[in-house]
Amino acid sequence: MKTRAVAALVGTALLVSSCGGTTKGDAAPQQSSAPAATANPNAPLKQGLKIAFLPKQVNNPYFTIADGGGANAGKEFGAEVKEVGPSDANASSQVSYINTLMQQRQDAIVISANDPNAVVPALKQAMSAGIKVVSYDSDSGQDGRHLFVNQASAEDLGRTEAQLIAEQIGGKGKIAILSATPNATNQNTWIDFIKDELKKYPDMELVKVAYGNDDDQKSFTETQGLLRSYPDLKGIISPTTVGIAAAARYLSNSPYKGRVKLTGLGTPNQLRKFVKDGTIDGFELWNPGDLGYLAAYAAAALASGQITGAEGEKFKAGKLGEYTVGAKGEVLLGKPTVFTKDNIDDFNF
Ligand code: RAM
Repeated sequence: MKTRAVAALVGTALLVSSCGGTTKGDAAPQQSSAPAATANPNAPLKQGLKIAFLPKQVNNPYFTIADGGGANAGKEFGAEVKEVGPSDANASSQVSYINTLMQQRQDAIVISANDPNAVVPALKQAMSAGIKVVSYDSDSGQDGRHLFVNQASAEDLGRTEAQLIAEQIGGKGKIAILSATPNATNQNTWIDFIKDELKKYPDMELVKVAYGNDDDQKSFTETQGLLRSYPDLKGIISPTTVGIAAAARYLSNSPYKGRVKLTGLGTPNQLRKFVKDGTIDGFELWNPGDLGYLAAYAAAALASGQITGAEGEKFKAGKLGEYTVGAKGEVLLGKPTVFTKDNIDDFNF
């Protein structure tokens, strides 16, 4: 298990945490659906809040950017923001971190869940100890958090990924999905919409969903395996920044370069060279830094009593402006951007 600080971005001394907690299965009373406190929209953001980001894994450039955005927000409102988390994205790898953060009496935990269920008992305990919980990027079960800060509409993301690959292969042929872990809430939600959208393309066939576990080497090997098993594959959708980067690396050095199309979700900085060398025509993503920034403001608004997580409440998120809590405690960042050779140089993340 690893602890990693975003010190360079925060510019403040960061705490070092260990993961000594144990998993506790006994659930605290459900809190999220019936917020106990009343919101005071005029309450000022508290100073010196302790906010911990718990990403799926710490060695993923996507989360480094996202959590750096959270650290930048924390600087603006005088909070102590840190990042802790496992080095792998396994289903239960975050539980001991939650327990430790609870013992440390953090004011808020901001988590991208590796599994919607595995984290809920520990998060419920944290909530009953007064800690505000915000999920971002990948939701936990709804009763394990006060708010979910979603990067973009899951339906839009899923459908547009299917549409992108359809355009790139001319609406015909075998395709595969290279996902993250089998339990990831975000990827599984997107994949359901990808499958639904594919019903509109009778000449396209989804032959396999492979899992690279957001591990670079495994994602690379899985890509290789897909091409071995399906030599007539026409396209791959990889809805994970780790997966798409590994798949691009494999394809760009293979005879399949440019012939097997690759799209999905990736960071412009990781994929620029593959767009320029013809491995990738187009892919999409939101701004991960803005996602972390918004999640930090949401956590601070909760911890300051401005909001409780109920639908219709509003809060301000610095440079991003005002947001409203939607149904099921969801706050939506915005629309993703599609990157191609024509615009990729305009982005630096
Ligand atoms: C990976 C992670 C993350 C996801 C992005 C697109 O970095 O799986 O959860 O949102 O890809």
